[in-house]
Amino acid sequence: MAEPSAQVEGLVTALEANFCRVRLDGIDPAAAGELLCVRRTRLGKTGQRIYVGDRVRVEGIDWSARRGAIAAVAERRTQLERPAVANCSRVVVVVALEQPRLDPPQLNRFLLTAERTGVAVELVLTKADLVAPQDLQAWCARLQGWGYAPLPVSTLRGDGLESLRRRLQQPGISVLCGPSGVGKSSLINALVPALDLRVSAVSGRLQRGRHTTRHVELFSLAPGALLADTPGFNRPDLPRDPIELGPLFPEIRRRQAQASCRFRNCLHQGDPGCAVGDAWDRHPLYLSCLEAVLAEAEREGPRDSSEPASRRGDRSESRLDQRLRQLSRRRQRQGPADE
Ligand SMILES: Nc1nc2c(ncn2[C@@H]2O[C@H](COP(=O)(O)OP(=O)(O)OP(=O)(O)O)[C@@H](O)[C@H]2O)c(=O)[nH]1
Ligand SMILES: [Mg+2]
Ligand SMILES: [Zn+2]
Repeated sequence: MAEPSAQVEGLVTALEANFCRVRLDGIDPAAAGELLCVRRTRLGKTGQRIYVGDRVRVEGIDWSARRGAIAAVAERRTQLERPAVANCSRVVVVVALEQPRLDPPQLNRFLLTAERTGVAVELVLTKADLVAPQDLQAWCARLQGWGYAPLPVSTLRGDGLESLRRRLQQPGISVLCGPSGVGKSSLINALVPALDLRVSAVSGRLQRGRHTTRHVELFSLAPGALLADTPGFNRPDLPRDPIELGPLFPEIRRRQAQASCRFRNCLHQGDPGCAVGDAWDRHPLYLSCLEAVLAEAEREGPRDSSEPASRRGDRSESRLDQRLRQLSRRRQRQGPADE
């Protein structure tokens, strides 16, 4: 049993203006097991940001006021930047079939962002009640071709909710991410009705969401299984290095497991000896993302060497730069990247 003044460990479940909410290990949250914590200033000085999902050590606990201070943050196993969540074991990409209508380039970018974490990726298609059965069938077949097992759900009719619960109640943190208005908070409400999270109707001709959820927050679904609701956002990030793009596509991974391209740094744009080819549905989306990555890398390139090289990521600029020089000669002229 921990003494009242002992250090304890816990999990950051939410970030608020000046506080982190921390759920302590082994103590019922209702019985003083959840504390509002400030960060120790020396943590602040190292510039280390605290994420929802971080494992932390708490000290200086005032049990009656349920306050404490975060003394240390444990090393992260995984880190998702947008939404900012540490230590997730599963990313659930959530898109609506309608309202807003499923947009393949946008879904593609969400999947790539999810794949970059290196954890399991699930795909959920919401608002199944708004499409005809044959359209739903066609979407599922198409997305299976992308290498996923899409799960259609409807919070209105209850379709798919028990399958989703089964997938998400394994231990670990599952992060729901996707555009605003697709029904992420509605799904969490359907799985854990007691939460009663705020949701709001999409609006306008494009049926856009209204950014109802403002912060990342963790909720319990089953013992050891947590779900993160996140604010919707519309423009997920791509990697900086073009060579990192291909492995984010299950279709490319599968083809390369069978045969390798002649060149180790093949970018699968019709290069000689390419084992990936172009006979797959997402190939045009792959090419347009590749264009976007190349254009971004060129814009950010070391031409302005006065700038610190590593604003993000840990790739060496010089290696990237060499590759860019080779690649820009081969760039295909394509329309503007999606979005
Ligand atoms: N027809 C239908 N509407 C749904 C379904 N699920 C959610 N909605 C509606 O979709 C709208 C948006 O739902 P939210 O849960 O707020 O969406 P969100 O993804 O959390 O949005 P943000 O918090 O803005 O990122 C609400 O009006 C919901 O009632 C569904 O299965 N069918
Ligand atoms: Mg929401
Ligand atoms: Zn290739």
